[in-house]
Amino acid sequence: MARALVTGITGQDGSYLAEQLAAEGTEVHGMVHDADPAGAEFRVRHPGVHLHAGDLADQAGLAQLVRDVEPDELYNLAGISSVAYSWEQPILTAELTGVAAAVLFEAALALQEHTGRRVVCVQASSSEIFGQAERSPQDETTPVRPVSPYGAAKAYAHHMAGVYRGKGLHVAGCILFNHESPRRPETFVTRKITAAAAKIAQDGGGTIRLGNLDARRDWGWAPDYVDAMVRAARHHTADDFVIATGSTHSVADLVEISLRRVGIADWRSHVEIDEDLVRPVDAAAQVGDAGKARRELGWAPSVTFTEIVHRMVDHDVELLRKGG
Ligand code: GDR
Repeated sequence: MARALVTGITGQDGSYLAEQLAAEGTEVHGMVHDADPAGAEFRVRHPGVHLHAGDLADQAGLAQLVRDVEPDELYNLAGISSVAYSWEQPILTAELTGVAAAVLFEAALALQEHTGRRVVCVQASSSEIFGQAERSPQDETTPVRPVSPYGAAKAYAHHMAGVYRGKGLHVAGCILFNHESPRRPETFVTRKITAAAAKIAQDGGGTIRLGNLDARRDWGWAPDYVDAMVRAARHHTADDFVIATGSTHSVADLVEISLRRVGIADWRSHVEIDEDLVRPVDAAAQVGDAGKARRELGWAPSVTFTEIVHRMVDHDVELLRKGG
C-alpha cells in the first residue's frame, strides 16, 4: 500500500486530498500543529488518517517526521495561506511558507538516498509568484515576480523545488490559481461574500465590507485542484504545471452572483468599501493558462464560476438554517 504524508492536512485542500487518497487505498498521514483548532474536528471526520503533531517552524522535527513516516508521496500544502495576513507577518510567512518547504525537500532527498526508494514530492505553489504579471494569461514560462510577502515566500519554495529536482528528487510544482469551496475560511473573499449573502438574506438586510472590488481572479473548484496535484505526483516527469480555469471574474461579480442567488438584485446597496481591506499592493488581474496540465496530465476544470458561487452560497444558507 502506498503511503502519503500531507502537511496542511486540516486545511481546505488537505481535507479534500486526504479524502481522495484514502478513497483510492493510500495510507494517509498528516501533520497537524498542536494549536490548530481544526485538528479535533479533522480527527472525528477522518478517523482513518494518521495524524502527527508537528510545527513548520521546527526544522529538526519536520525532518524527523519524514524519516518516521517514510512516505512514497509527500504533499506540502502547509504554511500561511492568506496573502492579506502575510503583510502583517512577512518574516513568519518566509519561514513557514518558504523555508519549511526546503526543509521537507532536503528530508525527502535524504530519505530517498538512505532507503533507495523513490520519494515523490508535490509543492503547492501559487499564482501569487507572478505578482503584477508582465503577460497574460500566465503559464509555466511567465517570469516569477511576486509583489506580496506571501508571493515571495512561495517563489522561494518554487525555486527550491526546481533546485531539488536538479538533485534527483521528483518534485512537482503545481502553480495553483485561486480555488474555492464551502471549506474555505471567511478570511478569503469568496467565502466572506457567500457567508455574508446568506446572512443578509436571513436578516432581510445588511452590508458586506470589502476592499478592492475591481480585483480580477481566476477562481476554480478546490477538489479539481487537489486532483491536479495527485496527477502531477504520478506523472512520469517531475515538472511545473499551472492549474487554472483560464477565465477571470471580479470581486464585484462575486457579490452580484452571490446576492442574486438569495434573491437580491440590487447588490450595490449591500456593499461598503473599507480602505483598510485594500492591500498595499494587489495584482490587478491574474489568469492562468493550464494548457500544459491539460495536455500532459489530462486535467481540466469541471465546475464553472457561477456554479462554484452557487454551491458556496447554498452551503452557507443551509448552515444558517441549521443554526451554524
Ligand atoms: P488571494 O485570495 O489573496 O488571491 O489568495 P483572497 O480571496 O484573499 O483575495 C482575492 C482578491 O479579493 C480582493 N478582496 C478581498 N480579499 C479578502 N480576503 N477580503 C476582502 O474583504 C477583500 N476585498 C477585496 C483581494 O484584494 C484580492 O485581490 C488566494 C489564497 O488561496 C492563496 O493561498 C493562493 O495562493 C492564491 O489565492 C492563488
